[in-house]
Amino acid sequence: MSNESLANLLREERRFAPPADLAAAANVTAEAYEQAKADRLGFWAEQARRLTWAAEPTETLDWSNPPFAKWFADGKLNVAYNCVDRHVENGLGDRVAIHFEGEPGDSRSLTYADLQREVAKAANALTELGVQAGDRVAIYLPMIPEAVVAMLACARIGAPHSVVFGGFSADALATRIQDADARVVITSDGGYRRGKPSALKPAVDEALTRPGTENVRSVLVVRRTGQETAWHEGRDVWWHELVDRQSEQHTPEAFGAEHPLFILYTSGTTGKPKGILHTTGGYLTQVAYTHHAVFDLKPESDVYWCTADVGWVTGHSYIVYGPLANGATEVLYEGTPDTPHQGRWWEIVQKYGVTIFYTAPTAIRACMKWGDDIPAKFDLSSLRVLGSVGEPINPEAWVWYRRNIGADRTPVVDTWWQTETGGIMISPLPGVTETKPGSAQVPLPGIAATVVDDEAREVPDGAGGYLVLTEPWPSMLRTIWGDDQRYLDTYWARFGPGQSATGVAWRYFAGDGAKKDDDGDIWLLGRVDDVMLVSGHNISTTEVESALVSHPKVAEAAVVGATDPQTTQAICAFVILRGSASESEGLVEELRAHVAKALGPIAKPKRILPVAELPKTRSGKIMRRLLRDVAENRALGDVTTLTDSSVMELIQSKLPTASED
Ligand code: 6R9
Repeated sequence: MSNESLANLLREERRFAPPADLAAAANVTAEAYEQAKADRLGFWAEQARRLTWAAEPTETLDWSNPPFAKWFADGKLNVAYNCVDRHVENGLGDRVAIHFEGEPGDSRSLTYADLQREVAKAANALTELGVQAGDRVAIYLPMIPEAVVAMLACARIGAPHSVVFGGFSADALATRIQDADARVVITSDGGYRRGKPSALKPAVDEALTRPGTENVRSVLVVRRTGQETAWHEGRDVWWHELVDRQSEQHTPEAFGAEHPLFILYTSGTTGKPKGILHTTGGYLTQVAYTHHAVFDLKPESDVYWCTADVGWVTGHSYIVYGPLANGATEVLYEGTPDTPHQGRWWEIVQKYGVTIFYTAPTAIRACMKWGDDIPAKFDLSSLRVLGSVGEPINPEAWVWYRRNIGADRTPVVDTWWQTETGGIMISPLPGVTETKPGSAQVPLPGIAATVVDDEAREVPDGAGGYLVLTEPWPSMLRTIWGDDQRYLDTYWARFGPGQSATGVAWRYFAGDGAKKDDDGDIWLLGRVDDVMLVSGHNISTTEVESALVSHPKVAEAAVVGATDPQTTQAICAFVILRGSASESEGLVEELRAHVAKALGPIAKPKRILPVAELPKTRSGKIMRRLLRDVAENRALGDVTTLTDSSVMELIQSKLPTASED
């Protein structure tokens, strides 16, 4: 598609109605909003019936000690039983749960019956290692089926897991092991990444030399690559030696609905990582419901694929717990989208007939950069719903995604949520909502969200402010592991009781800026820490980035506000140019003018720097904090959560004169 026609499309067609066939047979209809509004707790109690409870809950929400919520507190259930065994008992043992695609091209499919056997054996193995309910287990694995099996085995025995992204350093791993006081680490010799084996076990060995990790008594090691691996006798055990000899029988024990399921660390912009704690009954209810509703999942016919890593919350909720609780068939892919060629993802969609595809805007923009002709080589006609998560998706990428991957037919659901929210909170529904490129639009049924000003007053349509959640929801975080005070301060103090102009309600502050358009639909504007103050105006990094990537020569953009004596902050943009575009004096001027035209002269970047790569986290989010360090000529802050720390050296080498002009 030419850029001119893309621009026209964005101008003329800002709305896309749901396809008629999808609307006619959608899992969820518009009435769900009304029903949930009339009786929110009744609505969630009904959704909890999607699960199989060992003891049915009689109570829905206990909010007597805010902001510490209990959901379905007197209910009892086993999460792994809900994700695996009950499907086998229902006669679905032969249904494929996971189509695994290794990066080198190896593949294997596990049915629900296979998964049941593997999870039972792994649960028995953990028990043999002395793991008991309540003990924490750290999981540091590549994207292989054993990662899913390990998580479910922990859930089965009531041992909260802490999954640490396989791309993280020994430092990041050590901090997380210390904070959770983990007793066992599950890892592998390595995994395949960009065409070669990449070791994991050495980082575990190094992390376990650090003080505060002494309570780790066993390291369970999956053999994935077969590479040389140092061995600590008495501590290290091979998965294939310990797990394979276990019994395939394991009786799941029912735990209370508020039993901890997992801790997942979010890096945050400052300070030590926060261990976000999720529990079982409410969490599983919301991830199962949202996976069913937002993707219109038909488990008997759909093939679902979420490209996230299990080290990210999206992997927890929408690779492991949501899809498996719903008995879905899904794809699990180990590697990168461009190994061995830039069409690898689309080849996998074609191979398995993927129908629902969920990915991040940064990946979509990379595919745009690689060219429209690449997806065009594959048969993608099986796709019927496309999802986006992780960042605001710029309208151009949204439209490109729908057009080039979804054949101009599939709805695109832009899903807003966080590690803290556990499940999707704001998103269109594919059979119901008329979608708008770039907007997450409406809170799901049963979810209460709005945008408020500094005094906690709800802003009118057409205005901007802070995104808040005004009622508790089932998959909400319960606290920050070991730090209730930080939980209160971080999320509930800003707009909580006493801070509010309008009463004493508890409001969860998401940390994101947002605006409501004239229809009342919500548009996310990025983290408020990233909002820039330029000559007295608040300017969102997201809007300037979106304006930059709407220029035909720009593939990706990251914008930060750098301290400036005249204007408080000055807008500094880092851009990745499209393949054919070249750096020139003229281009920078052209881009500045382009932004000024789109957003007004105040938003014109003072400086624009073409770069080859941008610093990103594991989940594809740009680390603006590091770019601010560069723009302000400071020493770099913590880089341990970067997927590739060499990127920063590259950028700094471009920028020896950052504080000039
Ligand atoms: C699921 C996940 C959470 C932050 C969140 C927001 C950003 C996620 C978004 C989005 C705009 C979307 N975010 N989805 N912004 N539109 N559809 O990403 O969790 O890693 O904890 O990040 O990501 O800024 O606050 P997490």
